[in-house]
Amino acid sequence: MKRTDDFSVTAAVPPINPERLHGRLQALGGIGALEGGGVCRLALTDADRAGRDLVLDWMQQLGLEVRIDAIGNVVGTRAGSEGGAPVMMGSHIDTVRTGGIYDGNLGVIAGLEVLQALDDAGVRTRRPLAVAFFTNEEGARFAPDMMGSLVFQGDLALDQALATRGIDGSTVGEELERIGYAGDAPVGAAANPVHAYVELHIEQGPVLEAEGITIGAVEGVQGISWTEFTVTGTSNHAGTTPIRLRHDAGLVAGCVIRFVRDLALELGGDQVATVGSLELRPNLVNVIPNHALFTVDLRNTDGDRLRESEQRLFAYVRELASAEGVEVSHRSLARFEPVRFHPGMVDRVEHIAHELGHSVRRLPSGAGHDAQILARMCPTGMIFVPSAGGISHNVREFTRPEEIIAGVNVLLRVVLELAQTDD
Ligand code: HGY
Ligand code: MN
Ligand code: MN
Repeated sequence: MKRTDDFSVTAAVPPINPERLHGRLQALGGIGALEGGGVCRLALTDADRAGRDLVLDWMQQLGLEVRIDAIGNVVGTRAGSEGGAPVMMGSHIDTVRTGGIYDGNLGVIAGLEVLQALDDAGVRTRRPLAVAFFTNEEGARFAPDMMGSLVFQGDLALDQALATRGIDGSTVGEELERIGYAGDAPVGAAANPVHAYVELHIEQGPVLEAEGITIGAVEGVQGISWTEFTVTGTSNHAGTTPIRLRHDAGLVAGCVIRFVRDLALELGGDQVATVGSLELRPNLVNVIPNHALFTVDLRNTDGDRLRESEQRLFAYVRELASAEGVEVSHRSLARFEPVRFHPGMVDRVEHIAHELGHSVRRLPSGAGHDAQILARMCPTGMIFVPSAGGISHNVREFTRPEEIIAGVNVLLRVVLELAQTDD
């Protein structure tokens, strides 16, 4: 994937339309909008359907050839002067429960802006260009995350994904049918050749802002391990049961929360650990809980350290269960090894950002992205723009308009180059 210089930055790159871009970000952000800001569009809910309908409408207005596949991924393709596999942009438009308007959405809307800027300028690329939004990137309602792109690429079987039961008891297949996005386009890499994939995304962390840098040339994505634990103890009276006789599922959950924090601090480096969801039953002030259901999210850029953190967690839980006289079962919700993006793509992002006069640095992604799955099937790169205060998965998520414009211009230039390469 060699760099070709048949594009001078100034001469051939058409301008984008900032008002249109920001208008679409706000319009999509208005679907599933939360009181006081932010957005909730959990995958395959009515709000997700409404967001999908809006983006589909934009794709159709652009005259794209739109395909909806059997897991609900939506791909809009703009023809090139030649056929062949497209250069694809994209991300996701599902959000967490307290999401911002940029996570995922920016990458999809930026892709549409790139296509419309080319239309406005009458530029036809050699290769086709595509914009995709993948189903259920967040994995918050239905695990694993990156579900749609995993099925698109082929490493997750369609029927397994469709049978997945979510946190509210519904299945992906039922909800996909219910919202009318169970498409008929085939899934799997063989049916969906992609020449290269580029995803623009907010950093969702503090690095770029802290260093006053506008563009991140993302080197890869750290490893991710999600585990769900079910603890079964004995409910009993909170007032009459001596401590030595308790089998307290809530206590076990609390000990694990403390343990994973201490483990992350001890391992240091990029290790992080989070207990993000916790349910106790019967969840009453005067009853010792007999049931705890909680999740542990472990991540590290180093695959060996991630494995070490998993092994130490499971060993700790086994010991704790025996000491407290409770039963503990666990199941994996998601597991991804660290990913490194195609070096040529990282170089290209870094070089173009420089050429356009933006400050740029390389960095790994702490968050998971569809790009880490597309990287299994084609040369893939990511462009980061800063997150104000390093905040994301929070209604206060924000990125300055001028940083967004910088990111979209880098995306436009990267995609234009890739669409002209000979190989
Ligand atoms: O969890 C993640 O990193 C992503 O937002 N799904
Ligand atoms: Mn995202
Ligand atoms: Mn996210």
